[in-house]
Amino acid sequence: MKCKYCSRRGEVTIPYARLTLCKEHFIEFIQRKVLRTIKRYNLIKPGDKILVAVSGGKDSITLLQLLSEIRKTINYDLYVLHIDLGIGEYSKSSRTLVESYTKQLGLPIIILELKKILGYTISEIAKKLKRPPCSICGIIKRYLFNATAIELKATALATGHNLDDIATFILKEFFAQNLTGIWKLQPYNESYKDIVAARIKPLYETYEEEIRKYAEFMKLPYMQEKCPYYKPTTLDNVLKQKIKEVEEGFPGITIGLIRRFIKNIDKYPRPKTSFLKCRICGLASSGEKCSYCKLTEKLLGEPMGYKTREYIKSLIKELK
Ligand code: Q46
Ligand code: ZN
Ligand code: ZN
Repeated sequence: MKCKYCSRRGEVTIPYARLTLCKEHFIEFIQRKVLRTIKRYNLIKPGDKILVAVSGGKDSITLLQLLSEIRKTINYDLYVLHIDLGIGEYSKSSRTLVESYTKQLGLPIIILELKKILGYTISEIAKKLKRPPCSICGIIKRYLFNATAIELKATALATGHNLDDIATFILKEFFAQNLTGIWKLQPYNESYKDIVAARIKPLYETYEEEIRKYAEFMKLPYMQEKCPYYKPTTLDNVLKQKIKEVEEGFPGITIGLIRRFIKNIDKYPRPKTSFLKCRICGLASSGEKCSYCKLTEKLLGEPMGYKTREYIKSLIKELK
């Protein structure tokens, strides 16, 4: 079959859009789609300072490439954040890959090495605290993302969550009937004073499969292997797989869910908009101490939020 827009051979079929496209037109299709998402939800404006979290996986590397490309259309500053979790060869290769690709794009990068900040890697912390690595990792990454965006005075933190991820989270929260949790799953989450940074998801309307094809066509360097702690049997991953199967049978059902969700957003209860400030580090918390300060106190006998913020500040100074 031919490409819909030219005489070249069609290389991708997009069932939900009933389109067959050649490589060049598919690349253009994705770039336009992401730019449209950014404009539709007002995710980035000229003059913004965007911090993009890049693990080295295909979603975040694709996001980085697209955000770098879109700077030709919207004029904003772009900074890269990579967290070196210290998970053996996996972390080493991810870090090297992100560093060299960022350099190739000529962008500034902030690398936070967990071993340097806390003296331990994710695996060591999980062992010491006898907790699953992913739950520790989630708390630490969330904190470091937010703290870095705050210290950098970034307009927003961009993450590589794609359409399949969002649909998965919506269903997961729906099963738990956590309706305020669903409300938070928007492409844009506001900042709150100087304790919560705004977050944006430019790949909100892009299927994971589209990202995979785009990365392949663009020959983007990304980590093929997953983190050794990744488990396909978690609820998130099982749900995501099921959503993909449903999408195959009913093309467009996932993007339909997302569009209707955004249309109906006011029908979901809003979470409370005030946050407490952590007594130790001054960032958002649900109680006296934030989860990062609690976790590091358990680990080291001393809550590390404040010191971590100071360390991030010093790295940012070195950038300038
Ligand atoms: S990096 Fe961290 Fe993931 Fe590895 S330890 Fe688990 S949460 S699987 S996105
Ligand atoms: Zn074409
Ligand atoms: Zn804290």
